[in-house]
Amino acid sequence: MPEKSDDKKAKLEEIENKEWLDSLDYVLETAGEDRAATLIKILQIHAQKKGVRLPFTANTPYINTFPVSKQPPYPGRQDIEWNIRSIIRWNAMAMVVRANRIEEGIGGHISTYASAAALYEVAFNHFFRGPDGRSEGDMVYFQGHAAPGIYARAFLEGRLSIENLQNFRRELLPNGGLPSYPHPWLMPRFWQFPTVSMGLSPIMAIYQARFNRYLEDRGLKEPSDTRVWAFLGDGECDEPETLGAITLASREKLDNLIFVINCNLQRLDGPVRGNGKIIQELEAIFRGAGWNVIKVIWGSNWDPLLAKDKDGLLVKRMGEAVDGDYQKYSVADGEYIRKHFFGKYPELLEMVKDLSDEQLQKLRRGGHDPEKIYPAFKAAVENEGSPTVILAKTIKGYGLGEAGEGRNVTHQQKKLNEDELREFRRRFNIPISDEDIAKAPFYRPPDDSPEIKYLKERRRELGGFLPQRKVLAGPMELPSPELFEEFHKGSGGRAAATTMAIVRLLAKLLKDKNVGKYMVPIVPDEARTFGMESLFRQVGIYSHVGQLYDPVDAETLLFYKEARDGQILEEGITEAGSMSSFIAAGTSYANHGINMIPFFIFYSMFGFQRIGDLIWAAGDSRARGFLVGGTAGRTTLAGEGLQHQDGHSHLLAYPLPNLKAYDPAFAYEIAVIVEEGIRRMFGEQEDLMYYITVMNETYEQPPMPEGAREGILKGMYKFRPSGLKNGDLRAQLLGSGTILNEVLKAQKELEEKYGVAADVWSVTSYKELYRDGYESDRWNMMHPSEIKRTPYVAECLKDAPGVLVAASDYVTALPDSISQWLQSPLVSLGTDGFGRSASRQALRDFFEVDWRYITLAVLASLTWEKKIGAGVVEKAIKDLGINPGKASPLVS
Ligand SMILES: Cc1ncc(C[n+]2csc(CCOP(=O)(O)OP(=O)(O)O)c2C)c(N)n1
Ligand SMILES: [Mg+2]
Repeated sequence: MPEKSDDKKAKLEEIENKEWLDSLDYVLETAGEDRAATLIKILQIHAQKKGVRLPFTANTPYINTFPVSKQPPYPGRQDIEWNIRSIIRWNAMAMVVRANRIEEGIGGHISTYASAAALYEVAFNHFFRGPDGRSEGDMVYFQGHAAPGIYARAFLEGRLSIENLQNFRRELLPNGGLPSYPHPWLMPRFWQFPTVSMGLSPIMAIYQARFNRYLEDRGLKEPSDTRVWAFLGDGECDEPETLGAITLASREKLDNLIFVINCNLQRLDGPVRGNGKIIQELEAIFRGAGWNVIKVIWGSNWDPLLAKDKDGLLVKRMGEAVDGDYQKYSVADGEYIRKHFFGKYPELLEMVKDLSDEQLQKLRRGGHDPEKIYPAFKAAVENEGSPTVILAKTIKGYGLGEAGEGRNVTHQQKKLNEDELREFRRRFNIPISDEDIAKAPFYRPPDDSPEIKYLKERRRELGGFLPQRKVLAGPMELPSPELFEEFHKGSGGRAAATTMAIVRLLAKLLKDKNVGKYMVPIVPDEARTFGMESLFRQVGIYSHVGQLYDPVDAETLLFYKEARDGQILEEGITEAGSMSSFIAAGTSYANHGINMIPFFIFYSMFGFQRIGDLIWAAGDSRARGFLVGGTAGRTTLAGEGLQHQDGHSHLLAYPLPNLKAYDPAFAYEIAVIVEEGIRRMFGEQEDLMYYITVMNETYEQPPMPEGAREGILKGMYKFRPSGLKNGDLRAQLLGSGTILNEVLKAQKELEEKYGVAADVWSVTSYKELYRDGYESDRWNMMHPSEIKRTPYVAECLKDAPGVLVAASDYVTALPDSISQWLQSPLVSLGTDGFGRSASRQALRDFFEVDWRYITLAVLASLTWEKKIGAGVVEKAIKDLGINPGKASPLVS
């Protein structure tokens, strides 16, 4: 009878299992964990030698990393902490509910913080160090949508008023309000890090932790035990930036970095992994990447059940149920949980037979249980040699009950009715009266209450309140002016590209006695592209471990030198990582009290369009520094084609409020812009960033014309007036970047062949001109009786007669953006359309931006003004070799 023999086999296997487990227990008891681990390893090798194929898994069972036996006693007053947490929960919820009552649709989130409250509060009461203690304090990236909870805590701490809370999401009220999410731009003394664009905070946190080490390794800062904490959502882990840089953290052994991922199993629309298990998925990823992974899955009331689970059946069942099931259990009653979770195995039903349905329903998740959270955080801060991630299982909307706990709609829940408010009050024991409850009033216990005293005492003990943003650095000593003089003189007949000029300027700045050591060159594997390899040797490439190998080019002058005090951040091929380094360095004046000057040099095409959101976050962070877009210009970068030729980064730079963008043509322009940038950002301490494009076409760099400085900075100045005097045919030509050379050629052609007197202007920044024009218009509109302001561009061109033509290696929208302030129509030539692999000359023909098209544009404009006949233009088209039937670059 087959059944009988199967039965017998199963029984034998059971005995065998038990014997092996007993042996392991014996080793554990007598020789300890290390010995047990060694034995398992030996067994694994032995099995492999015998041909046993062990399935690979980076996962551990679906239980807490730390068993009860490894749980240190909780150090705080749990009763008081529960009260504090409950009050914060209430106020965070009330903020959102009240805001939406006053202003329908104003938004806000209740359920994110509701699920994360215990995680934050254990950290606030026992782990986060504030900036008033021995160091700059821990750097905490709070999950953006948890902001109401962070505000609610600051309210209890006495740092925010009732009015502040009342005006959540109504910042524009006369006395101000609170922004929806963490924004240093909007609350520069409160929020340190902008975190609400999901995925950016983890990558920024990683590079921040590494930058903290960089400052120490370079001797710019005393070593400290500052930690970087990033609180993330489980849904957020689907953003490529969240996981994209985690191997950097383990490679660099960043044990000053802790991720806390709130695994409430839900995102906005529904489950994160209904059919799978997000905690297990993340565990495998992070373990594979070399992180210390700590799982906090089950609360304390599961402990007795796990203790009874001798044969591992409960753990097996825990591992089988998928996240969709767990979400369902979070809203189901005890009867359902008994039937569907425990009921799968009769042994488990037996195990819980003495527990009531209510008790089953109240079985808690680890992320809501301070007793389980505390050991995880403690282990994280004590861990050495690797970053830690804590995967904490919670319920989204915890405590909202019928109003949304665990429901798919919970992320969007912004309103609670009176019954729901009563239920919330009951569950968290908030002392609010029946008469007041409907109003959802804020509640703050008196200053001498145990709660407020405890909360303040804990923060005092831990070094002050968080978040807090402090600017401790003062004005910096500027580089010596002589440093820039060589560039003002021109290259004296030698041909050089603007890229070479900026690299030379950087090399000189690195040697300057005032700013030298504070410069932070950042490159995403493009140093050789920009001719920067000499800097490898000059200042070294930063590596925490120094250089463990003999470099292949050690014999050469410019060898690849890695050093612990190396200054260059050679990030490899990651513009996002490099930009995160830029943000860390560029906010160092605040977060470390040290002015650092980041100089991030990248392929301009892979800047704004690829990592625009990080640049936006840099602006919000009030980061300061230079973004240098190399190999810029759609036609100046020959050969590289459609994906590399940048003709629009300057347009993408327009919307960034605190970014100045320049498209310089000459070395002296660069010198003036960089000198002024350092003065304003690090001398005057203005929260600005500078974007400068540089190009790789070589030509003689002219000396700086007298009096050009102001115009370079404001966006334009007259570079070369026409040599023709009193001509009847006049033109004003605007040129930028390398295309200015084409404009100069056109000037000559127009004068010599067509008798047109053309003045040439160098336009260094359409964005500056545009913003100045905008401000003038706005002022004039608001002050109708006052003397009108004239935009700078109009002032420049007011006495400049003739037709107007602009040409650049960027899209025509740039010059067009200033045309409203000009006296006559502007013809814009630019590089709209997809690039091509071709020579510079062919590209300039294709995009219609070379000297011939500039000449044609002037002549055509003169016919429209009725200054010359169409026949002249027809002939010119032939003479210039232009094909009027050619396809438009815009769409071809
Ligand atoms: C880049 C980006 N995309 C989309 C959003 C909109 N959004 C805000 S919260 C959210 C869901 C968050 O889910 P999860 O990360 O799991 O956080 P939880 O609220 O569950 O803790 C989404 C899609 C955003 N803020 N940023
Ligand atoms: Mg979630």
